[in-house]
Amino acid sequence: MATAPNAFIPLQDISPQVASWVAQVAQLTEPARILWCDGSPAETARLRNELIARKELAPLNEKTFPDCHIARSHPSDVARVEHLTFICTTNQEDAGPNNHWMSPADAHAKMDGLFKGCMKGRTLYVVPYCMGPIDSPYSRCGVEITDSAYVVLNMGIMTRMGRAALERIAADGGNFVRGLHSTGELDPNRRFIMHFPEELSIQSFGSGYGGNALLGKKCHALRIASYQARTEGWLAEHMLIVGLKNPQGELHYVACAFPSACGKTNLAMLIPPDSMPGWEVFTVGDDICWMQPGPDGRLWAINPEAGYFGVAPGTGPKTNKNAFDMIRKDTLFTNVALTANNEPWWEGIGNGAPVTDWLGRPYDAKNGPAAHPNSRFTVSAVHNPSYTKEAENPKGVPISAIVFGGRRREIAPLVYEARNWQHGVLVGASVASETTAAATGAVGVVRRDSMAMKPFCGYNFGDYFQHWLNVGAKLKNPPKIFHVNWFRQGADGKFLWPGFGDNLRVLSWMLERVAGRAGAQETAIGNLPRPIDLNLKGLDIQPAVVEELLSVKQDAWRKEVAEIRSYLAEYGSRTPGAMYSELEEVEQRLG
Ligand code: OXD
Ligand code: MN
Repeated sequence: MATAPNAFIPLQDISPQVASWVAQVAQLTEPARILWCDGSPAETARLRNELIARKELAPLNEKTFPDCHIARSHPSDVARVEHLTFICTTNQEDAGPNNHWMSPADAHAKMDGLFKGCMKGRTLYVVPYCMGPIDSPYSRCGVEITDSAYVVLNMGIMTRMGRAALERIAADGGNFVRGLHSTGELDPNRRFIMHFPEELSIQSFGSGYGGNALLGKKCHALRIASYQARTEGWLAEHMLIVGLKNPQGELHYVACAFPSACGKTNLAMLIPPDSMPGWEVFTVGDDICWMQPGPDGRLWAINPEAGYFGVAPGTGPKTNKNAFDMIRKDTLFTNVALTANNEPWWEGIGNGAPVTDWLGRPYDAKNGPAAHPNSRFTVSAVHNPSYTKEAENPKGVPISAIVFGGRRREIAPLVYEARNWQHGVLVGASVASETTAAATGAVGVVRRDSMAMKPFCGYNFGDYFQHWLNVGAKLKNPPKIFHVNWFRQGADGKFLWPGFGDNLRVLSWMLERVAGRAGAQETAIGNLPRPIDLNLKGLDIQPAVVEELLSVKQDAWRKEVAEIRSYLAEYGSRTPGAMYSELEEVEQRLG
């Protein structure tokens, strides 16, 4: 466990394992200087000033956005690059068809070539970080070596970064995930994000974009951690964690997995509608959740992150007031537009007008959106008005319900409950969603995204489904599992459900199910609320629309079942038999 930071020991003397790895990397990359990061406010200020002097960062309006800055990435470097992201396991089968694979030997040879001398004239920053509360047994540490000060600033917001993390690494016997990053020349043809789960290491070259360059997030906390979690008996998931307290004072924590840019941040910071007085919402996390079976037979969760790397467009006072208020100070914006007052602007912000677009050009509607659709804010979690101290609880929070969801125009109803854990694993494995701007590639195409982990699972999905079954078998009090779809559309293309704060109506039904109080109707795909089981008080919605949202179309579902079967077959003999028996059960119930 970490001790109190001792400011008198030089950082490079704290962990011999870290120091020797830094020396090895320095020999390969040949930096002009090495800077060990302590995570102090003075260090942050210094790095910001350096970036401002180099015109890589600019302060925003001091009065309305104090301590806020804007950065612009290279126009070809604005999203995660799944086609250049590899899992490098000894056996290809272990990475599975859900990942791109390269042999560790080939990947190391390629990356050594790219990293050779790549930091000449640059600074090598050593960034020790802890994913999770510094004193939690569930947390895991890493060190990112990077040549980007922008990455250091982001890591300082997104993780517990600096001296205390390094002390924990030393106390843990020098155990840490090794992440090496260089922005290189930002040449898309020389860009790779390599993961070596068997070595607990990551190498990322040629990108400065968050998901590719902030190695604590997707690379460590999901891809490497999912692999580590499997060997150690826990779960590393792409989930938000939110606490919901009903007017009677009952508090439950819920973990929800939705694919990228499907509203996880909004749900994590939900504001109850006026017609549901007395409810309170507490954000533990908005993107990543690590869960361990606890001694009481429940699942306990921590958020390994300390900040939010959220999508800016669509964030406004009506859609996510908490996020909107949270990003008014001490926030790093990337690829947003600017107003005449030097304030950040994006589509959906609800007021103001852009004068400069995300590329720094005078705004012209002919050029498309003013802010990049995947423009981001990076901000510390403590600035969130719905922040809870429980996010620092080393024991984590107990999870009452797990919710899977996707962005689907049709087929998936507003909500349904899995019959049990095993059926819930099938429901999670079957998640499908329309793609968004968070990754490069076509937007709006439906793809399967099991547990919202398609881009993030560090091993074969067949083994992952089995691991989920194994974890469930160990739980005396497993959470209930649900599926939601906030994005169902009518024939006219309009969304049928208002979403945002009104999603609490659906969550409150789930919590009533957890408490054994709410009604439901059994259907072939699981248990659905009847319209009378949902709290629709104060909501302007036609009964026919509610019927539609809660309908299960037998023909469409038969087709869906057939598609799920061929999807599961992609994982060959690694797919657990239990997945097929659950699917057969659904099929039989469909008649
Ligand atoms: C993210 C993502 O950035 O899922 O959180 O793409
Ligand atoms: Mn995400």
